[in-house]
Amino acid sequence: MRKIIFVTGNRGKLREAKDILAAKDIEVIQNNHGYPELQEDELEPIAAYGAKWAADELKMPVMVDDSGLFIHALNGFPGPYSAFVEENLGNQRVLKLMEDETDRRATFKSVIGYCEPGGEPVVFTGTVDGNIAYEERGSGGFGYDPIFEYEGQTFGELGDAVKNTLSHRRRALDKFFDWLD
Ligand code: ITT
Repeated sequence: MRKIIFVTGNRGKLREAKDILAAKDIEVIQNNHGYPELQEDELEPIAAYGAKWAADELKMPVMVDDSGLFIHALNGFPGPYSAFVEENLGNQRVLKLMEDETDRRATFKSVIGYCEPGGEPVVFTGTVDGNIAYEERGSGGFGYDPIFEYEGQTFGELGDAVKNTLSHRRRALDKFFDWLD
């Protein structure tokens, strides 16, 4: 069984990556070392820089996942600031910002960065389009899942098993797996 070190402090991401990659016979091992997050509008350079930094620092091949929720009516906010907004404002405040908004479209994006020590990073992007719900629904998943609707149900309502068949993370990890192969 192949092993991959995943540098993340986010337990939801870890659980999903473990489930998705276990089906491909890859064991995911968490590393809590963290990495500096660049301030960029796009997630790709953040994931690339983080993967290279962590691989060189830990002297082993590593994977990182930089992700975010891009709300169309808010010009892509919170996007690269998704972790900060989730921690400091939370889903209710995001719903408040969207109160009078009829354009509910949003895109979830996950960028997997992979790098070997001394090497150059590679990145794999996965996206899924949906809508921002009018209230939190469902107890599955983590983070923004209760307010992100995919075809009428929130990721929180769909639960991990269904979410993992179609999520942004699944799509990014599929590309990563094809490349590894
Ligand atoms: P790392 O240690 O991996 O960096 P993080 O939580 O800081 O973890 P990010 O910087 O990538 O991660 O921030 C992404 C934010 O978006 C964070 O608040 C996540 O909880 C949230 N998020 C990412 N993927 C999600 C998903 O599939 N469902 C719901 N929320 C998600």
